[in-house]
Amino acid sequence: MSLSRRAWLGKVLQGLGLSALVSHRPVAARAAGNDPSSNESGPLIARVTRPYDAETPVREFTSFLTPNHRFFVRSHFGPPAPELITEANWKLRVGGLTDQPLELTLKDLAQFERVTITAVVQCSGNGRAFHRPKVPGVQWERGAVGNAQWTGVRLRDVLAKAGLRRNAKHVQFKGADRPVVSSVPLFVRSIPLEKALHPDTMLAYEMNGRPLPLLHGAPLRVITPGWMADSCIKWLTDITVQAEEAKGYYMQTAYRVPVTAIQPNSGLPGTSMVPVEAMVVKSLIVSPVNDGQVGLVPVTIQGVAWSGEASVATVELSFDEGKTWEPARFVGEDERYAWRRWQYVWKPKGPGSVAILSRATDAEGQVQPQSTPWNPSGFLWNGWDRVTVTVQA
Ligand SMILES: Nc1nc2c(c(=O)[nH]1)N[C@H]1C(S)=C(S)[C@@H](COP(=O)(O)O)O[C@H]1N2
Ligand SMILES: [Mo]
Repeated sequence: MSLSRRAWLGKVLQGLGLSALVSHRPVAARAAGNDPSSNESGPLIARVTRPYDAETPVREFTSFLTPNHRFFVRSHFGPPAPELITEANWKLRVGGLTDQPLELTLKDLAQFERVTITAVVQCSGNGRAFHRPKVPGVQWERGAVGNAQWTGVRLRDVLAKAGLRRNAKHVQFKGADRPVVSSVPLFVRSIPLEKALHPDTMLAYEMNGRPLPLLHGAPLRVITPGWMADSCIKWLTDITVQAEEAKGYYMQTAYRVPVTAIQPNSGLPGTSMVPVEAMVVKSLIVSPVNDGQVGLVPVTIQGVAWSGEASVATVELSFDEGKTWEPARFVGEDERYAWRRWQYVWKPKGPGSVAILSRATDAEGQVQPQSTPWNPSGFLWNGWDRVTVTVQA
């Protein structure tokens, strides 16, 4: 079907309330899609158009893996010029405190052991819109997160080939993306050597079994399972082993949180700020959707929950604003860095509006709080999730 015909049909069906019919596209067409300007990029909620920053509607999270074309998109400057990352032009440079600097093509990377890990990737600013007082930045609500299967090589295998010098302490990453104005600093970040050498930290060239899409970092990105996505550098071109953390705005100023709680907008003198690293325990209610309607019959409430490096131990639901909690049960796959799906069969007591709350607890005893301590950049939101539904008689 031609695009214009599809657009026309879309309008007609939308008018009839049947637009779901046209968003169901053949697999081949979907594979092509990750160009935000194309119809094929899936129904994301755009928060910023330049660069394209968009979140996934939470109702999509009923599947264990989040499809590539429905995976949230975030970057500071947008993807690099496509010619910079063609097979002919792209190379990964590994240098700094190494014995043997390397220049690797994708073919060279194929020489290392191939590994696959399913991991949640979540923006540190996911849920920023819920902080009070409000904080500036992309006003993400609940969907700047997804769970995907990442395939590539272990970062530590690549570092071992280069040979680490004794004073190596941090591993710095740089991608091929560039700010529009050269006075804006590059997105350069580093992770401590311990995380870099963790056997699960990887350089991924596939996402859910397909080559990494351009918007998600083609041809190669960092995946730091259990850590927030700002360590997951896309369009990776340079790995530099260093004695110090990366210099510059995106490491030394941005992506930091206060060590101890601070008063909102109190200024920061004397507050020590540490880099955002591990994810915090969190659950989301996927179905029923917020503002949805249910009948006066048993309703299967579904959701997802994840944490940082610890596994999720329980998910509980409350129907009385958090006074009492009922345990949900886990369903489906149980993999270390993936999210877990959960369900709860709810028997509404009568017609009217009901707020459903969820909270998760992880194996280290971290509990999802009612709300997250305010911080100047609005990071790490993990307050109880909440949907309001109307029970109809
Ligand atoms: N090179 C590069 N990598 C980047 C960024 C960026 O601006 N440039 N943004 C980071 C941030 S803030 C997030 S949340 C994730 C988003 O990954 P996704 O678009 O695949 O969901 O990419 C990270 N990697
Ligand atoms: Mo992010």
